[in-house]
Amino acid sequence: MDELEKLVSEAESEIGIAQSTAELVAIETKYLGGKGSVQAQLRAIGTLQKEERPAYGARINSAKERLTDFLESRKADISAREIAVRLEAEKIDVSLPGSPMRRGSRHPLTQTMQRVKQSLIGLGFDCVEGPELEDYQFNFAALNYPEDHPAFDEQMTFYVDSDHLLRTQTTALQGRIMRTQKPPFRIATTGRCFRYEAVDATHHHSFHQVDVFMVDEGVSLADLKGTLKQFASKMFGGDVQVRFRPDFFPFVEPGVDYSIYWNDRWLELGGAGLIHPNILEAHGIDTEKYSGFAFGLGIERIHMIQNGVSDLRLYLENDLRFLAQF
Ligand code: FA5
Repeated sequence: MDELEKLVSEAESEIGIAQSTAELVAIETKYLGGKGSVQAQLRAIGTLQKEERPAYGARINSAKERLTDFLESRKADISAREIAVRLEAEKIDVSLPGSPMRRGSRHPLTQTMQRVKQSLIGLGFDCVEGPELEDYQFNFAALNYPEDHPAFDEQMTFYVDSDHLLRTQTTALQGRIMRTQKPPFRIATTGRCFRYEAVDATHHHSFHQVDVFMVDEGVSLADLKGTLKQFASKMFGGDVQVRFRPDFFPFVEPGVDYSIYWNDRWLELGGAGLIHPNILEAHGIDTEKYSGFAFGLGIERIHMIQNGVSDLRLYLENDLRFLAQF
């Protein structure tokens, strides 16, 4: 067997056992490339007799053709097999259920505050925001607290300096409104309050309140009770009864705490009363002509009652197992 035949048979056996397109490309380069060994045979042509040359050249060309055909047919087989393997590996079952994406939702207290605001807007109140960092003046002094009143101990307070504190009650907004607006007005405010409390299932250092007040001619306890009844009906549904019991807050006279009758029981909601004449007069409001009511309550308490939540610390813990329930 001469050298050309040996080369061709070697190449054929390599092509025959190659397993990948990459191997075939390497074999092609090795034998048929510009610097390949079959090509090198052409160079030997110069050593032959002139008359032998055409026949030798034809042999080389036919050997190249044979190898090229064989290579191309193996390439076609192998690449079809490779594509089949890749398709199998990348197969997607479009009928499989997708992985669920958790939807976010509003915090339960945000939801409750929105419902409170909607109910009060429906009753003709304007919703106004007040600052969380409040002047001592508005949180206490303007609300008729005498300097040494025991309420300062009850509402233990985070003071920032001697004039500023984290508001302990949304009632603090009253003075800001009365300073700038003339009656009649109906205002509601919701927001975060802070007290230096020992935290337990019903008390937190951070909680939320809504405060509502109205000043107009001839406002009486009957207006307060009627408004509370309407508000409670909107929030809790049904024809809710309201009960007053005497209570003391320096900024109302008379002062009451109030409960609603709901689901066969009396539930205490917050404090209320007629705005103390001292407060109205301090803002130049004629108490012969105008009077007002005010009430305030805890937002957490509303949500707890409505949803049977027994520990208000849950609202601040941001545990999704709790939050996702609402
Ligand atoms: C007040 O804060 C008065 N400003 C309410 C008021 C407004 C009375 C207008 C009269 C006229 P009290 O301290 O009771 O009142 O708080 C009202 C409600 O806020 C409570 O019923 C309770 O639901 C909520 N609350 C008070 N302290 C906390 C606390 N530490 N943690 C959670 N909720 C609280």
